[in-house]
Amino acid sequence: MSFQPVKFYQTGTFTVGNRLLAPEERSVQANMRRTNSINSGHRACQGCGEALGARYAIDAAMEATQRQLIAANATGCLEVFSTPYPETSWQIPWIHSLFGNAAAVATGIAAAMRVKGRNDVRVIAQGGDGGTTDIGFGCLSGMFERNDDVLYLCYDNEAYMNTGVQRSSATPPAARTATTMAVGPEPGNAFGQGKDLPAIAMAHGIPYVATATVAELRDLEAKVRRAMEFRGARYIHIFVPCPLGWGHASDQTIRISRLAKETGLFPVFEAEHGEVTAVSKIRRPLPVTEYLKPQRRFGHLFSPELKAEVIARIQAIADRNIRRYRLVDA
Ligand SMILES: Cc1ncc(C[n+]2csc(CCOP(=O)(O)OP(=O)(O)O)c2C)c(N)n1
Ligand code: SF4
Repeated sequence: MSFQPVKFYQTGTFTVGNRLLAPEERSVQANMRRTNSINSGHRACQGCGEALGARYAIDAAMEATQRQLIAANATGCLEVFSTPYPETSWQIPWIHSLFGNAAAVATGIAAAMRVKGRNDVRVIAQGGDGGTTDIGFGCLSGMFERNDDVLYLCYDNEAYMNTGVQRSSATPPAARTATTMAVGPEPGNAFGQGKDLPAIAMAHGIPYVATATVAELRDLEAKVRRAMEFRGARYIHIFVPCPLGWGHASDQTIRISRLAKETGLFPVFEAEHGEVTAVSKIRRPLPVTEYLKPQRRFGHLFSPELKAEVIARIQAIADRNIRRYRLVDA
């Protein structure tokens, strides 16, 4: 039987699949020997960005560490949907910390490994934006300041989803949550509050900081791999839409992630020792309305009447990100 060369279109795109590409070009997920760190059967909602992000990030970390990985997980959706007692989806050594101390627990694990002479075993801490930017912030800042040998992954769905969509300090302005209702003269979350955690992580001067979205999963894998090349404290902030909390269709998770980046609202970049080293450019910036409209949490900006002034303030945030990170080539 004669063999025909594989044509480009048969290999699939770089986004998903691609098992027909040359091995070095394949994503971790396209590798039949991937770990399946978080197995099917968990109870995440359909279209959950956090479940997708965690799967790609942890599988990439497993590959980068020759499967010598331990994860500490803060309380939150990822922990709850993956470990309804007595079941677990995790195929790796995994410990549930408290809501606020995943960074400290991971630091302790890393110290124990060092004492045992197991420098080959690497440690990850992970949690939602509430566990990271609010209650876990002190432990995380300490981990950064001591330069503990831990990679911290924040899955940012911009609110406390596990307990019913309460505001966190990563909730964007104007967003409706259970605690920032779409009522009153300035409905939704306030402007001028909240924390920019990637920038705060950079201000600690730690070896590696990156942001990523679940729209660019190869990029996420590459950043996890890069993070594992460093020793010391590292931080990756992953944008993970939540269909339930944001009020969008479950098949729109990837599109909304892409729009967050393409509008400039979520800058995608890498930084080493406090300096930005790479940014993911935007080819043609889109207006923020493209991002806001498909999400019911911003529905009050469009109905019963258009709130052009509020939308202009959100657009100004995107424009400032584009300038600050030079996201668009002149
Ligand atoms: C000390 C403490 N306070 C409150 C809670 C209740 N609680 C559990 S998870 C959670 C919210 C988690 O939100 P986030 O960290 O953003 O993760 P998500 O569920 O959105 O992924 C809260 C308030 C708790 N477990 N411990
Ligand atoms: S509530 Fe949101 S974060 Fe939690 S499992 Fe559902 S989609 Fe995922």
